[in-house]
Amino acid sequence: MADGLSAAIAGAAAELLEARRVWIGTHVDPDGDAIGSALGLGTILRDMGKRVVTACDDPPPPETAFLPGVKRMVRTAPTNEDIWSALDAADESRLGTLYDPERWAAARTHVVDHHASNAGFGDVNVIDPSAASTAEIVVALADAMGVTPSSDAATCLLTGVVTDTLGFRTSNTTPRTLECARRLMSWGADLGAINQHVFYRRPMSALRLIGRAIERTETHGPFAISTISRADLRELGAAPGAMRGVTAILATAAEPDAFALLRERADGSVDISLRSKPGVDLIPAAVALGGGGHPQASGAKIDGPLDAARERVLAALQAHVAPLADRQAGIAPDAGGAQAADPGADSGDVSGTAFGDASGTASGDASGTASGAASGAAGADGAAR
Ligand SMILES: [Mn+2]
Repeated sequence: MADGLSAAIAGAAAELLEARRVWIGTHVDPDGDAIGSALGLGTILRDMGKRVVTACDDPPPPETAFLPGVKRMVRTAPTNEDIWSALDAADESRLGTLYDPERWAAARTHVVDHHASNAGFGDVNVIDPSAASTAEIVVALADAMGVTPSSDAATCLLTGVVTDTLGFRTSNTTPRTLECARRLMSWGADLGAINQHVFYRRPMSALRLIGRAIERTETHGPFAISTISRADLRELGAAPGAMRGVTAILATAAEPDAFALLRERADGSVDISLRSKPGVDLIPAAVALGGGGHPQASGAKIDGPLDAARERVLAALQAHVAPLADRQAGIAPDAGGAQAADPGADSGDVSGTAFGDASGTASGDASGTASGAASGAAGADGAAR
């Protein structure tokens, strides 16, 4: 861990230990990590006897409705709390109407986040882009405060880990992520229940929305782009939060190196979700569009109308995103398709990255499956010892 980060964690933890009242805010259009990390930290601090406000400008999404304490999420701006802490918010605009520049500047503020594009808009900035979720960083804060999260807090935090890694499937899932999840489970978090609520409670309207987005997908060389209009949401009766599910499904397509999903908002502006294959950095395109995020998952908000926005996003992808230079023939896209029903196919996708890096096509050819690659690696380890 970088020294600056260790110091920031220690500093934030020391101030939280001292504080009597803490405001915890998270980002608009919240996901499981936003709500899970905010409620997790909130519960930890409440259990220490502090007065805590957990706030968001938008209501929690349905997949977080089971979380202990979710009813304590309020749409309340900070007032006279000792510390104002922004969680999982890549920049101040992500706090929505709860952010006020003058009042923010006059308060003691913390930023706790894992978005690489976060410039650090707090007095103390705990920003760790190597963390797969903000919830992971909250666990580090708990460690630094010397407290063990309750089972309620652990459930909230593990929900953040699970949602941001799509069930430990994303390429930023590290041994530390798994160790964090292991500890959260040892403190009482129920992974099975979390998976049920996060992945198996999709409304039919959301599934129909996925169908529409798939039908409408256009491909332009290595890029794919699709749109969802206000009329679509209205017609299908889908909540705006259903868009995250659409993005996650489109991201499973084998062919595109990167894709964009555009959603027309109620005010006519357009939300852009960008996803890419490992090794394809989206951040320059997201920043060019006025947004930010992670290399493989970024976003931005631009002006409508939808058609003009689509042209602009496509141009940004073409100008700023370098597609994978050589898609190896050894990793045949149709092989992935054939394995789609096998959960192992997902881990195969992830280790596909490693094949592309250094170990090359040989391992891709020799071992189509993750288990093949893993046993190969184990053998090499054994030989080395
Ligand atoms: Mn997050």
